[in-house]
Amino acid sequence: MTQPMPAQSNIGDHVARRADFDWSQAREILGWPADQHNIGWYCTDRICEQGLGDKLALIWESSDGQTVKRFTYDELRQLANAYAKFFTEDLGLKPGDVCAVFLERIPELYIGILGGLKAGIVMLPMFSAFGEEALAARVGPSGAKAILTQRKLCFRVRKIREQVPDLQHVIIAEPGDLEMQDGEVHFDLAVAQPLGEFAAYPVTEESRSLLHYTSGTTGQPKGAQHVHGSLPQQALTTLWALDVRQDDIYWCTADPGWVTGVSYGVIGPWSLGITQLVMECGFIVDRWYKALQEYGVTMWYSAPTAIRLLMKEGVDKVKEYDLSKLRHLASVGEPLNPEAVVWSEQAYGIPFYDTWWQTETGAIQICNLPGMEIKAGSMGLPFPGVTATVLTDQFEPITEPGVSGQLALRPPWPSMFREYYKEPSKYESKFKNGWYLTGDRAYIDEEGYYWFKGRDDDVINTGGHLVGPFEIESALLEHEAVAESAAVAKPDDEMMEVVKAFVALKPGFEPSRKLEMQIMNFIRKKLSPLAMPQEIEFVDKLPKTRSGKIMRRLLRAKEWGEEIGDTSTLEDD
Ligand code: 6R9
Repeated sequence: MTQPMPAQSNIGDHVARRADFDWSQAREILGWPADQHNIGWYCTDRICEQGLGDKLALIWESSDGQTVKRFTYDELRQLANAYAKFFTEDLGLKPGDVCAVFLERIPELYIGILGGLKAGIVMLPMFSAFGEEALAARVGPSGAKAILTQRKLCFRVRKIREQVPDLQHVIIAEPGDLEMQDGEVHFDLAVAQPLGEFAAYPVTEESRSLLHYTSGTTGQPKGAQHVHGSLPQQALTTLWALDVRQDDIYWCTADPGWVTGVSYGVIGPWSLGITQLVMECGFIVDRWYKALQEYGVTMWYSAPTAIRLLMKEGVDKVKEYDLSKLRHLASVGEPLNPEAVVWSEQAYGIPFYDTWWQTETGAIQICNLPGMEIKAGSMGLPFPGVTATVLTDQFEPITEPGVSGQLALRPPWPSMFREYYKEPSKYESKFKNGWYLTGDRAYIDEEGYYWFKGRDDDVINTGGHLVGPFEIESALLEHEAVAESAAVAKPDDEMMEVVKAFVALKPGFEPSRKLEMQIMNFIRKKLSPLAMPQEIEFVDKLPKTRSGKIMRRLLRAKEWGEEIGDTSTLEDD
């Protein structure tokens, strides 16, 4: 399928760009000062200094659809200043301190993050769906001194207070008549006094900015530490891959609890002075189409799970709305099925452009750029300045086209994570022979296009969200009936994968549908709805290696109808 070159894509001739671009040119291309690195400053003050203070930065629609709030860049700037002052002067937070963010998609979430960044505070965004255990597993190790939350969610924070002794301040938005406890304080946009000036903290490129927890196969989630120097890559990928224009209405559907919702739902668009839409509600087909129509969305960045749900509603549904303003569509988070690309051309007249990246990479690495020939089902080509390859099991680059290996990137790049917070050996294990190992498997075709094959580890990708089996298994073990368990991915039409748990019960407990439901709910509350197993299979015992490790691979292969492969290390083969 060949895409005609759009009249004026930002990147222009992507082949020429790729040939002569390296990251040292990024700041100059963006027209940025050499001595200012603060992300919060770029997203507010700089835009206002360019005379765009009156331009809309944010259009926000409440979950019930009844309230729409609009913020100009100058309002964004002054409210972010108010947050920055509150964090530093009122609470005494210092640059480098960590502030967790546990909010639904309300304006305080976005403005609070900017305010924190301006003050040099490290922001740790989390999903509002997290239960106590998921919360404690991130807030605790991060050493967060403060947490931004809201009335609805603060009860979960109260439950973990004793487990997280570093946490001194619980900042509650919209507390209403809530009786405040020790260490709790009210701050939200209703009490924030817009503040004309707040001198952005003079961070360096290596100053810590955001901490995003992400799941691996073993252990609790790891904190991927990002720095302010990530910004040029986030901005340039927004400009060239997402192809944003000054008059765009941009909508990134991701929640900032996920790296996409920060890199491309806060930093990318606002550092370029773009107007963006935030919908507090999650996926509701009519609300989404209505939003696209009413706000005149022109650039839409979403995810395959949502696209599959839209496909299910059919082209007729699309015809009920005027979506003629849409100019460019992009997707991230999971493999974008070729059918979804073809369908989107039929439904919206333009294809979704796939982009590939990770929490650790901080920004887009491999993608389909405007003007490129799109091969439906391929992730595209490395972004200019990115060197990628696929590696053999001995970590040597594979030169033959079509042969799968582990997808790897050549470090460094600006938006690369700098550590797994306080876990240096885990960080080191991600690099071999001068390559960063992504944990994904892929192959490269004759024309250099990358094709995703699957994960190289046991991490479960459910609707674009990564869930670590270890976190689920640990939580399962806390249930009184569970002796041992294994969590694996099971195929699913909509979510691509869902969690399935194999559970061996303690003596005295009998498998039943009631117990299955009870355990599912237990996990939903402790971790989140996404981590909740959609199915529990009760087994007498789990397959293990001779060294006692549970063979998730075997259980997973069964679910996917795959060859089981080498079982020579199995305990009782
Ligand atoms: C941004 C983000 C990263 C993992 C990644 C891969 C999967 C992301 C993809 C994709 C196929 C794509 N993934 N984009 N798989 N095609 N276009 O998703 O970060 O939550 O860390 O997930 O998601 O497995 O390694 P993160």
